[in-house]
Amino acid sequence: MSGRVLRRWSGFALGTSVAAFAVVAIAQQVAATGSGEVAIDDFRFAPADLTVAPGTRVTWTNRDQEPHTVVSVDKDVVPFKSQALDTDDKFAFVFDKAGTYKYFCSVHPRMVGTVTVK
Ligand SMILES: [Cu+2]
Repeated sequence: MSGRVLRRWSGFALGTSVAAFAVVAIAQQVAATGSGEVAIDDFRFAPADLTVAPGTRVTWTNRDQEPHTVVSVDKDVVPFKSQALDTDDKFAFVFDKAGTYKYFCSVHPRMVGTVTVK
């Protein structure tokens, strides 16, 4: 009896997270007109300053053995915040509007980077 209820709940939770992921993936495919790559390596974002065209999807990949995050400094302008990225984990964000967007790693706040969209 209780096992049946538990199974139903875990099925619901799994279905919800899969659906949420699908919506994000579709939104990024529609919006992105190009791609940019930033590696996280040796406690640095590389390149630390990336310039892309509007509509570009920027993907960060953690090449370190340490967990890192990618968090926007000015959350009122463009809010983005990754989860803790383990080795080889990726985080992507589509930059739609021109501007200069600073970000940092919330685990190691001295790690900073900028995406310039123009
Ligand atoms: Cu970090």
